Amino acid sequence: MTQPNDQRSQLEALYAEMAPANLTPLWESLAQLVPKRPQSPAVVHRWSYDQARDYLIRAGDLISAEQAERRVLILENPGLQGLSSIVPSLYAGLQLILPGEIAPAHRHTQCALRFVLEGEGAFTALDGEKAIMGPFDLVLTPGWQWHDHGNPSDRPMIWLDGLDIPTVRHFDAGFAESFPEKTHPETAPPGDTLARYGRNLRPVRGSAADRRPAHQPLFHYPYADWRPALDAMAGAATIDPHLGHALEFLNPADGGPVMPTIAAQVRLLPAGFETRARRSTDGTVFVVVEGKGRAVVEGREIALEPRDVLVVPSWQELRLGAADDLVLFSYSDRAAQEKLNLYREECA
Ligand code: GTQ
Repeated sequence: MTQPNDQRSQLEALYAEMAPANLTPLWESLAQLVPKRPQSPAVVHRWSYDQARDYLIRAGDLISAEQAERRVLILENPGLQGLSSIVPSLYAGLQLILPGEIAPAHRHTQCALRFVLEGEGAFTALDGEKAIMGPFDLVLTPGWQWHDHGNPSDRPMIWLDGLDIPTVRHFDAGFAESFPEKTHPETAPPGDTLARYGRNLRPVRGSAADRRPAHQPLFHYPYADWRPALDAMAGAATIDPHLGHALEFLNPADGGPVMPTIAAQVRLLPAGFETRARRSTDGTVFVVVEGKGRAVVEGREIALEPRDVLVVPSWQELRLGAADDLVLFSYSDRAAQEKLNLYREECA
């Protein structure tokens, strides 16, 4: 809009006068407030696992899990400084539990997922039931369920935490409590829930049926289960040109995404496969499980190595290429966006 100088200066004077009354003119910011398409402040970024791991292990020498409550290095998007966010709606961190340590029991309204990157035999206990974790297992801690972590093994355990912290902050709906003891008393043997709800079964009635929340019973999705499923799919299905062979983790209670705000997937791209370009409104966090490859985001190429973490913001065009068989885990806020009728994607 071209404006005569005197109009501009009179407007500026008016804005200055109204500012103390906490009033601002919409017409100066309408295009940003109601953008033609998403213009994420987040940027594409890759964290090298080896580099992040070094810092995390050094932190392990300086502060205990118990003292820290959660010993975690936040993966903060360079475009979202100070916000502890990897995309505007989601958080990511790398958590370390050393042999013998306990991260004390607490609960909060934020939903969390853990994706194991290193170690074997540590656990997350959910409402007093341990999920014994191994590499590339997915473990959930849905909102307001008690959880503590412990590592009885003799090696460090490192996993990626994915939480909806910024979403809950956005809604001003954060609550948290500490459990009165370090760990929640055991309520069931390890693997009890997985044995039932993980096999398309559920207890019909009685204490076994009442123990887990009906809307969110399952919380452990082991690598040993999901990895063969990807291979079976790759052996039998035509490959999706934009995704590769992709599977979503489901909540067995409703057949929907794993948690109300977060959806999680794994995918396999056979060696030599290149996806066609695709963009979606759910900025996505990827973890490389196996293989090497590359991501091309809006024309910028990024090399991918095992256990690297890559974030691709909303509406940025992504192509993925596999040098070897490339297996990726990913999570995003698609679960929330679909409920709000916001989710869109565009495939080339
Ligand atoms: O393990 O409960 O990375 O509460 C951030 C907040 C992990 C956890 C995080 C948390 C946790």
